[in-house]
Amino acid sequence: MSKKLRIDTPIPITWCPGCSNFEILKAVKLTINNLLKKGEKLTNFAMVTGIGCHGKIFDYLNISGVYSLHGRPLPTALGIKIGNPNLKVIAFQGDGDVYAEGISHFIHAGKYNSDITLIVHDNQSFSLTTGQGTPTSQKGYKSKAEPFGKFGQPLNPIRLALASNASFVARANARDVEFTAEIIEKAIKHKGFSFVEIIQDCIVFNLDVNNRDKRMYKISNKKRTKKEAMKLADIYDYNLGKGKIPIGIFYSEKRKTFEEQWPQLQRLQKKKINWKNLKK
Ligand SMILES: Cc1ncc(C[n+]2csc(CCOP(=O)(O)OP(=O)(O)O)c2C)c(N)n1
Repeated sequence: MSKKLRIDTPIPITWCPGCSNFEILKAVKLTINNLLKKGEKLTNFAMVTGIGCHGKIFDYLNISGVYSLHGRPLPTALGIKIGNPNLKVIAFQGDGDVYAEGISHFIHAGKYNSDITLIVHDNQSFSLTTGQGTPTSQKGYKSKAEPFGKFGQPLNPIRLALASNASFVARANARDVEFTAEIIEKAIKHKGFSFVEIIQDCIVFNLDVNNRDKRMYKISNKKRTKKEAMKLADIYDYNLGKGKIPIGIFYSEKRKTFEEQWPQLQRLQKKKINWKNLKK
């Protein structure tokens, strides 16, 4: 039996056996354990989740936080960050959660550039509610809700994140746990809004987009202009196709964070205290 870690919880996991949410959970635990080994405290992390299969991760990580509303993890994460800017806040959302109901928060998160990390479990399906199409589902995807297949082009979230001024934009493959953990660690260390889109299979719905490992390739870590990153983003449009799928860090830029622009939050960060300890 594997050793119990501080990040583990005793709650039984109810994801479908074989779901790649298990791999995402593994990658997140690997990252946090790495950071704990480097001296970070578990109590310095806070998490927020949306509602969906992905949201169950809330029960499987021993981190404080808010099991939030569908689509609303990002404003909740921002609220936590304002409450205590010393926390490392991680938001978990599904593609339905963030790119449908939560899309406006996603766009504004890039503009605010609060120092939070967003991890998206993108299985191109509203899986918990039995497989309706989400904004990233491929054209033609048939579900109970759209028996003639989905009309219209899928949203390219990498492109949207770049256009919305997210200061860290990356894509990972859920099945490549080590690489995903590496990217999540870089995202958490990034100062500003960091976005990690994880491509994930759903083994019950939208089977057509599964098993894309062979199409994926790792991009270099070199610094890119936004134009170059956009070009890379266009290589994969979330339709079926046979083309390549780049994974890795598309774009990263140093920019003033939300917290750095508020003197009160700066004081809390500099003194490593929260509002309660702030003397008038
Ligand atoms: C405000 C609100 N709208 C809609 C729902 C219904 N709902 C619950 S889970 C879910 C699907 C979640 O899909 P996704 O975010 O893609 O996550 P997955 O289940 O695929 O991990 C929906 C639509 C809800 N619970 N609350």
